[in-house]
Amino acid sequence: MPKGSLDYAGCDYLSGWACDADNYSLPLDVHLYREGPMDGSGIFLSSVVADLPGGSSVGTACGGNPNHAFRYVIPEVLKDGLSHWVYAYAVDIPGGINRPMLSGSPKNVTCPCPAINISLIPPAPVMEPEEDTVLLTWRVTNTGEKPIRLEVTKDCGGWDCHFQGDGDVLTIGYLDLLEFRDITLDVTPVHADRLRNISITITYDDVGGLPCIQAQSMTNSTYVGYYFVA
Ligand SMILES: [Ca+2]
Repeated sequence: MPKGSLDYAGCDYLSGWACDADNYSLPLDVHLYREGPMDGSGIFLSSVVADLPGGSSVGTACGGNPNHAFRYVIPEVLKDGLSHWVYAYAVDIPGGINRPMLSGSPKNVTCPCPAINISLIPPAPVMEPEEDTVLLTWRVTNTGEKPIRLEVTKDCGGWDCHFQGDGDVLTIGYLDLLEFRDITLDVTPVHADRLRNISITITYDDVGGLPCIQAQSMTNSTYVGYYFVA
């Protein structure tokens, strides 16, 4: 029969070891379930191979071969601020029919939602000759810990303006980690109006990840002024 242990469950990874006295030279598969046991309410999480160096204590337990440790990086499905139980089972060799639960299993993990965050580089204020249009470009970068979805609205203080290649609302479907996008507003002045505060508001949300939805928004503005041409 296999033996082993689920030694550690943190928000970074799960780890432990497993081996089978029938053949200490072969690595075992370890099956991971969440929320309940394998033969019950558990949801299959992953199968990992226990073939990493495990140190002298694993070697002692596994006939002198220490290469029976496993490590499993905590997936997003467990990072939602809620309590989860993780169960670990070693798969018997040969045949895999017996799957005893590892000692130390189950273990509880409660991990925070990934941060969602953006950085926004605004355009500088501009002064333009009357009747010229002006392009204003903000650069938004995903600086959080997971992909986000963005929607951008604008306020041009009564002047005519539109997003380049789009209308009044710009939807940026998906921005990966550290990916950036340039958001350009095409602004047209109203004759005789001299100065306007031009702003965009970015509302951003995580992709998937219930119940980690944490919509946030950020507004950033700059000034556009026009002078009369003599
Ligand atoms: Ca066996």
